[in-house]
Amino acid sequence: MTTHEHDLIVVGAGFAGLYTVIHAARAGLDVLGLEAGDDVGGTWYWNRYPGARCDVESIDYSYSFDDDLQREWRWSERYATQPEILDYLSHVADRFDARPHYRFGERVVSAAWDEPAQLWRVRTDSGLTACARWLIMASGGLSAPQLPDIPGRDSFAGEVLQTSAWPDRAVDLAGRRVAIIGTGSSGVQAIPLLAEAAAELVVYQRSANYSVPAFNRPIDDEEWAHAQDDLAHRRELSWNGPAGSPWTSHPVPYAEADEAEREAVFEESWTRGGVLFAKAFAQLTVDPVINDAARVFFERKLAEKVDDAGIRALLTPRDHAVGTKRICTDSGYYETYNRDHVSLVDLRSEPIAEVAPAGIRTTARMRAHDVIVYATGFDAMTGALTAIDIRGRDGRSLREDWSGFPSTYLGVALPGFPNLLVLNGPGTPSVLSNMALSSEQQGAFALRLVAYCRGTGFTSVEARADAAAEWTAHGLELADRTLFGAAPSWYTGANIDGKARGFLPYIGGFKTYIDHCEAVADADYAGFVMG
Ligand code: N01
Repeated sequence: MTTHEHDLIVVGAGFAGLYTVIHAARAGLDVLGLEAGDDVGGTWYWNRYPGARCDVESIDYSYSFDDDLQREWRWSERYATQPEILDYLSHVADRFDARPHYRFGERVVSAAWDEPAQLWRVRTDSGLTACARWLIMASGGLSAPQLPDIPGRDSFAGEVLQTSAWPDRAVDLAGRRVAIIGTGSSGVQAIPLLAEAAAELVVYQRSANYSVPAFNRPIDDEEWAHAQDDLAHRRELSWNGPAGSPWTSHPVPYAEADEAEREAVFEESWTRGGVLFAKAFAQLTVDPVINDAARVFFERKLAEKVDDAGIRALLTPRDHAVGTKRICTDSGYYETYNRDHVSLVDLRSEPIAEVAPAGIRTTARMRAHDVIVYATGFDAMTGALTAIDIRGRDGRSLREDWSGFPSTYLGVALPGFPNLLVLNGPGTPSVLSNMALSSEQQGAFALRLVAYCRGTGFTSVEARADAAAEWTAHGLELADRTLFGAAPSWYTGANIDGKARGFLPYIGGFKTYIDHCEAVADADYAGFVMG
């Protein structure tokens, strides 16, 4: 039996995959979507931990492609919770009839380019096989969870939970002694709610992070009406801004502002909430003087929140400049440490020696737990792709190519891998920008390229190696001018043992990146080879 030949296979049903499937179908393509989860949602399908919400405002973190959609979907809070975002994506899937194109519960395990047939042949973990001329990977930048390799990890007799694979059921923590490992965005969001529910919470922290309160609130009707009136303007600012959101830095450079103005600017950007604090002044993540002023401001705020000086010292970030690891966006995080039943273990002074059946043993002592929560992050930006055996021209392996630093053209195309397009991959602004708009831009760019090839009769397209090398070097060079490279973050691969180091996302700005993409497309895809 011959396998049905699709025009396009899209892997993933998060923001990027869903957008691409909807628009491919609208363009008349025969599109197959493959998704490991049992439904749409991507990151919002898996990360169901208590407290999970987006750190980009809901009104911005939503699709812009359909005006009726963006006006009819009424967000209830400034920062949407995971269930609300999942409902939204489910609504989008129904509204634009995306689900019939998808096969859910299908995790792609291999994809190989068949040169004579000019097709990608894809296989999933259930044994499903499919083929298409085009393969678009919308498999997510933070979708390959990593669990630490701690001796005895699997010997724990209690319940093990993971923020990135939280069960889709109520988890009753009442009366239980809970441990959590990891204090990145996921841990910081979960900790106040875990403390609320548990009899005892022990937080195992390796590195302190900067966290800024979300100042979350319900959106009342008056605010919603105002936001609607301002929506077109807000979207315009977002599309033309450096990070895909309407917020920009204070117009006066730090050096030209006096002390009172600096204080007012830090205070205002603090109360904007969360990650926006890093935008207080332009150059905050470039100039150590500005960054240090932000650090001093932060430490003053921290002192107002945490009563115990010893705990406060442990919660003070020491290993990176403000904003060079993603600032966490919290609701009551630091205040949680004032509660009697919450304690903090500093893994720098007492590392974990082993997980035992009864709990966690550090080099200093044993602590008994009923539940261990892992909030230990992801093999970011490359992990979802290297988990799949992807073979390009002449059997070339993506996994082997990416055992070094990944070379991509515009973050989307890889030399040696014809007709494979990666959305929000290394070399795109993606995780440094609003992922909703970034996903639209990426999906649209990929589909425009597909349409171009179909219109001109080309059956394959591939990035030139020199174009990819140049783009990748350009991205690294831009990052080198900032303070980001010195931080041991997932942006640089530093959180994964043995991973090639280098700044993975494109840091030149969202709008600048879009301009690069447009210029390439307008120049008949300069830097690509068509065949
Ligand atoms: O992951 P992380 P995350 N022993 O990598 C620790 C987005 N996001 O899931 O810093 C002990 O940031 C690790 O310690 P260290 C957002 O972009 C957004 O929290 O490596 N600890 C760190 O504390 C975010 O940046 C939202 O020393 C270990 C933690 O685990 C990204 O996702 C919400 C360890 C991992 O932190 C990732 O966030 C959630 C070990 N062996 C996520 N290994 C919002 O929108 C790791 N750790 C708000």
